[in-house]
Amino acid sequence: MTVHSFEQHFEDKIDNEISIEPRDWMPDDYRKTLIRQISQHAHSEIVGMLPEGNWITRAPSLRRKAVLLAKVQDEGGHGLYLYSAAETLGISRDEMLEQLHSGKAKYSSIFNYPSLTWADMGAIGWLVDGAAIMNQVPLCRTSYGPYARAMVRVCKEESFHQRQGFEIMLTLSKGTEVQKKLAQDALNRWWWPSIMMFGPSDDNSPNTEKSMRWRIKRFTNDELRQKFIDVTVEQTKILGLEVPDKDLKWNEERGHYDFGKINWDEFWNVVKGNGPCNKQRLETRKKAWEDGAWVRDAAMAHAEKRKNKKAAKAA
Ligand code: BYC
Repeated sequence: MTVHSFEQHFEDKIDNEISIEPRDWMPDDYRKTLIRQISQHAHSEIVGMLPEGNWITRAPSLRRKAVLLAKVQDEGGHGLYLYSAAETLGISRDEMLEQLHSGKAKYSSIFNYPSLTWADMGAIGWLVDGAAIMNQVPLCRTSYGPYARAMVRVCKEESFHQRQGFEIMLTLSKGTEVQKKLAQDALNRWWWPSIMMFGPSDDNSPNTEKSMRWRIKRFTNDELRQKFIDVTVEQTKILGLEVPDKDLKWNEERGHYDFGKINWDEFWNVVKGNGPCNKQRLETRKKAWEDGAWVRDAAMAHAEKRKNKKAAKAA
């Protein structure tokens, strides 16, 4: 087979919705794009454990603590499925983690904002996981098999996360005046960063066109952002809270909500490492990696011992 026919075979598979598997030939750029997106996604899950992890010891009841603990553990699991999916493309987990710890790799902007009150646990679950679901359900049909299969389980767990967040917001917003104020304050602080999570607008998104052509992405950043706003504004009405956007208005003609201007300077500033918590998040990740060295060493020593034992038995 010539390179041309390999390429044709690959394109045919994409056009016919046949998933690409690790053993298949793929263009270098397809592989590179996937490694970039999946590793960033994995890093986001792992760093995403931190803002909520801060609140496990301060959850207001045993039930809330158990639920939050389970959610944060789920995020860790999502990171592991995603690192495994990326490894099938020929990059090692150590290399990906090195890129995260050195600041070379990106992770979602949203996790560089502080979680200041218990209501933030509600807002994160409702808005951040809600945005994640909107973005990730289409990824269950992404063209690369291992990524698509990982996303099926991730999405099932994310929808539980979103509902637990909404339930916290509902309890607070139907509670005392002070509780309602806490919920509104959390919504005010998390709304715009959640809108930004979908990435730059389509005319400023260098990767979208190629990723859509290869069916890695099924919708553009702006399409998903609009869907999220349309759904979430209705949920805000049930909570009896107000979206912090004075330009938000239903547009009958478009059949969508119009919304205010996004502060892209803020977004790029956070992406470049200058958000409120970027330094703290990276320091915490690096410390966790260093503190875990003895566990990795012990696991390796154990594996080596088993290997030697097996070899001795076989000899
Ligand atoms: N933050 O050309 P574009 C979760 C970067 S949810 C930081 O549009 P693409 C969780 C982008 O990487 C969050 N950087 O890129 C939820 C690119 O830079 P490079 C994770 C961002 O890839 C709850 C540049 O800007 N979800 O895990 O076509 C609890 C230009 O952008 C962001 C995923 O990762 C951002 N928000 O589209 C715990 C979903 N947005 O790489 C955890 C999978 C853009 O060229 N990823 N950039 O240097 C995707 O769907 C896509 O990668 C994105 C961006 C829509 C995020």
